Amino acid sequence: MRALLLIDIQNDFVPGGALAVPGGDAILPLVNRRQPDFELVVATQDWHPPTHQSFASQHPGQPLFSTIDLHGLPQVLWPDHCVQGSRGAELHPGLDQRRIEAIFRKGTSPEIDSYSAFFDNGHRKSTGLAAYLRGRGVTQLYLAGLAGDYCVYYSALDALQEGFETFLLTDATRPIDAAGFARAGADLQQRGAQLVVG
Ligand code: VGL
Ligand code: ZN
Repeated sequence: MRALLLIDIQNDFVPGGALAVPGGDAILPLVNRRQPDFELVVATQDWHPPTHQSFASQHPGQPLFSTIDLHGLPQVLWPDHCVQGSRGAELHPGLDQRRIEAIFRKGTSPEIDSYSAFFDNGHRKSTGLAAYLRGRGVTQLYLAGLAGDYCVYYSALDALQEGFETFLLTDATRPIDAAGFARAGADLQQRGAQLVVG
């Protein structure tokens, strides 16, 4: 069974948002058009408490987008984004939500970030997504959303590791950094994911 996983299509990740992904809103028509092709559609929301330790604002003196060590893991320091309950954290109003059956929230623990839809960055806590998908009979997982070089990439890595046949809808994602995304795509392909257009 085929499912579509829509990663973090939230106001803060599109132009005008706190952590805007260039052209992030351009994926909306494609994502909406592809939904009827899948028996199951699931979404994620980046959902941080206001004091989340991935925010540069929590580390005075450290520049935005610099990398620090956070409890033993490298952590990029982001602008405050997707704060729980804020407008920026809402799914984009242009996203057709009618067929989305479940929304998994991540990044809720203040001390650890969670790029993947499946696990936090330390692989300590599961969101329950893999068990949910297996329970629904999903074998093939198609990924789209934002950002291609962070949450979509790490979700695809975990999807592979969890044994799903994994597909990346390359037209339906946009990266923060193009070079990083090129590396991510090559890495995913090498690990057995399929990159598909359209
Ligand atoms: C994301 C950086 C920080 C993403 C989330 O959704 O790709 N990137 N938090
Ligand atoms: Zn985040």
